[in-house]
Amino acid sequence: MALDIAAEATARPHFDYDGQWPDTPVFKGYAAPVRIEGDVYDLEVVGTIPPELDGAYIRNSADHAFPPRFAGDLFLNGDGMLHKVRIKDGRADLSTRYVQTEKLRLERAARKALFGAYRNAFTDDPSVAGKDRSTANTSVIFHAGKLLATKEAAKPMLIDPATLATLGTYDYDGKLQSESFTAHAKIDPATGEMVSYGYFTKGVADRIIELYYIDASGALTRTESFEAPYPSMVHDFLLSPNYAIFTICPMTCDWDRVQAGEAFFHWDDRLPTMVGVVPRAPGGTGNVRWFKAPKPVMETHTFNAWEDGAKLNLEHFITQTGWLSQFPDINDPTAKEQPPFAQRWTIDLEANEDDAIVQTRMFDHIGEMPMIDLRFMTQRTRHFWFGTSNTALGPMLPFGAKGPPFTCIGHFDAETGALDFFYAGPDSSPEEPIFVPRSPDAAEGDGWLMTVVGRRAENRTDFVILDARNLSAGPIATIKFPCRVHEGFHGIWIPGAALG
Ligand code: V55
Ligand code: FE
Repeated sequence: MALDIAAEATARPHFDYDGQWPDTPVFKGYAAPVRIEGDVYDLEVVGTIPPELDGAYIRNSADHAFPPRFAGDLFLNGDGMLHKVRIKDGRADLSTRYVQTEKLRLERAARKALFGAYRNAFTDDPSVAGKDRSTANTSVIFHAGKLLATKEAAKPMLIDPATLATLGTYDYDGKLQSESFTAHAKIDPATGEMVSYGYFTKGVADRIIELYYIDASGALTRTESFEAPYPSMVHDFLLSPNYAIFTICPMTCDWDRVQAGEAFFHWDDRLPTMVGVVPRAPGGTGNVRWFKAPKPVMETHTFNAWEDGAKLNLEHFITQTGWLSQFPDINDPTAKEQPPFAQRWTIDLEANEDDAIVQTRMFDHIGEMPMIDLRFMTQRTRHFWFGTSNTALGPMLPFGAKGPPFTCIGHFDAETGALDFFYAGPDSSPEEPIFVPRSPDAAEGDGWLMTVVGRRAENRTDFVILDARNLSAGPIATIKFPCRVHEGFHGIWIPGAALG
């Protein structure tokens, strides 16, 4: 269902707030707002939580705290709600907390939504003009002892990992100046450096991407900027030992359309998909090379990048269309969103920039929400995990707000070419998988794969622990929540030793 704020604004020119939860897939059934903040100690466990497992799974989700100002609101626009599963000594506790954004505080005081459509301040109540619109709802990252809740359209928020309390907006001692910090910052396991970026950094719909280099001690040591070929959603990126790599896709933003109340992004495949290869060395943004993809496609999320001499390999999920369920195709309103497949793009850095990209499908199965053993990021990896469906194992689930929910988690072994699946059961939908190594020096892929699983018929949620290299063996432990938590986006594992 495409957002049509323009039509709504015409129907309700003063943006009158009616306080009703819209009758749309974003607000119904398993996707309905949960809004409960709390703690559940000693969750029921089926099977056995590995006794050596000590740490916390923490993730972010978008859980609208108030009925939106516009019935067509996107699920992307919900308020950041953190979910934590603390695991220790074979036991597990659940905590859920909203990120205390300025938006949430103002709306709670007013007891209604004041902020309007996704990234569109023109649709806000005038009383919140100039206030921080961040929903802080997309991911979390833990670096140099600090937990941050992130949203690409805002500065990060600092979170206490013990309590999930929000400690405030985080700007790296004033060094982060833009109102943009990706939800997909990456920590180089070789150096402990975090590489992050923002887009639309000097103004909305500009072309200026800033790279932020944050050293292992947590200091933002360097900001460098470069220009993208056109303004677009830059949701994820890739990191190799020597490069930060940006796949610019024609999910473009047109300021006139935003002011007119249209969707913030739209798909315009008259624009090319361009890969920008940015050297990580100081001054690297002065030497960006751009490579044009054979046709306009969209990168959704990324697995990994690695180098083999002058060959740069990018592993990511690619769709042949834009994200049309959320952001319309302005040239062909009848176009249907195509599913993502994992592709490896090999760029010969010594070749002519026009024909340098060779694209190969990594495995012949749809997927999204990619995960690797992050200790091996920037090296060539063997193990790939992802959310997917597999009709050989169970039927597709009815469409939700984001399309068809996953029914399975997949594992691709690039050495053997084998695909293996965890099927979550009838009416069950796994979410993004997270890999946790068995020990700090375990071999790549030796460890557990964890995921939240929606038990849709029961209106309840579980957390499942699998053997990462034997998904089809089924859960080692199923940690049962007594309630539903909202579907999420991205999460991490924080080892117990780092939790304090
Ligand atoms: C995404 C998610 C966002 C967003 C932009 O998954 C892109 C893609 C949850 O918020 O604002
Ligand atoms: Fe994402």
